[in-house]
Amino acid sequence: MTLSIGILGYRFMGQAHANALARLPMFFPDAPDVERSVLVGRDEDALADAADRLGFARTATEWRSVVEEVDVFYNLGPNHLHAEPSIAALEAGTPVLCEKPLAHTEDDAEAMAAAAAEASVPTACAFNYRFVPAIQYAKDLIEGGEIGEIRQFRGRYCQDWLVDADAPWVWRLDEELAGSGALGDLGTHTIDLARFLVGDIADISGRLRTFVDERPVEGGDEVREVTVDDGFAAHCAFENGAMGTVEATRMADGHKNDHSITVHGTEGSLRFSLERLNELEVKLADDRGYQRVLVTDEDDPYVGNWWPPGHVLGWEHTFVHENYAFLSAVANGETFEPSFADGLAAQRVAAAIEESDESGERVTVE
Ligand code: SOE
Repeated sequence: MTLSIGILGYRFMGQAHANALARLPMFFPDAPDVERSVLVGRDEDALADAADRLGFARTATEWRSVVEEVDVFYNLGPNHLHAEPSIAALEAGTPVLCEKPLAHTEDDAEAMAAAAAEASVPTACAFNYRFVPAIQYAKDLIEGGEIGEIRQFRGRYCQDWLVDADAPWVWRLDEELAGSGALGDLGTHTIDLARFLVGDIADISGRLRTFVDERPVEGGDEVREVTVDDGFAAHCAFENGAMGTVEATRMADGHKNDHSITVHGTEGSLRFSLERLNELEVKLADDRGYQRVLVTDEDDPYVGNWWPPGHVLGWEHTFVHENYAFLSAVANGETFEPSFADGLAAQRVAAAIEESDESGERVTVE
């Protein structure tokens, strides 16, 4: 059985997921057969070029018929377009992968998760960093009790593409289109890893900040207001008694795509950085200091499908792992995580941070 895939969105995430689909047959031979059937977008010329480059059989400028025709629908559009097409797909019984954050508002995320629960088909919220082999190795060590009971989590996601005040306005800087700034775009990744490795967050206190209030629109003299956060910082309590800090920024000069986490337990610590994504630093009880583990052995998660030990992987491989796991769940009628329920959970934490920023109070997460 070949799964026909329809994808809305053909720029950065469209390329990342189309690349992943193209790699599956060569490196994951037990993956379901898939066809890149239809690419959906508004600009017909750009769409035709993208369909050719990304290997899609045809294009469409509207999604309504597509979500009923295909076996799986990928919503890779901007955040404000996540809800309606995804809910329509689910109402048609079509499994959906949606990029993160799940939606641009908590209400939309609630509606999407409710539609997913009703449809009872696999859904995915594309938190791809769960599919880094080193992160899965960290999860295995934690679940095996190797670092004992977790006491603290520390996560930060630092980028620097907005340090220059003259960096042009984009849709990610508009609350109507994106919902939030670094909080939803980067912070939800870190919140998801906190949930994946430590557990659910019980309450949180946070602060948002916009450092540059307006930016030039490319190609003209127009200036547009920035209506989302450039960065945030928060501290939280987990339901299991651990505590943590989560922060993200697009203003960290010198940090290109630095998603870093540290977990401290009663018997040791783990440390990971996306800038060295093949490595996990492990400090166990009897170690004098952190040991650098190169997570590229054949029995490490997913690694055996690629190259011999030490032939390191990259950022794009996390999308191949994520697509393999999701499409295998679709083909086998199994559940998948992170699902829309996980996407909603991350969105609720983000909403609590926004509420705390407004009230100055600690907020219980729904
Ligand atoms: C933002 O620049 C971004 O592309 C995020 O949207 C992605 O989710 C993250 O993985 C990399 O940075």
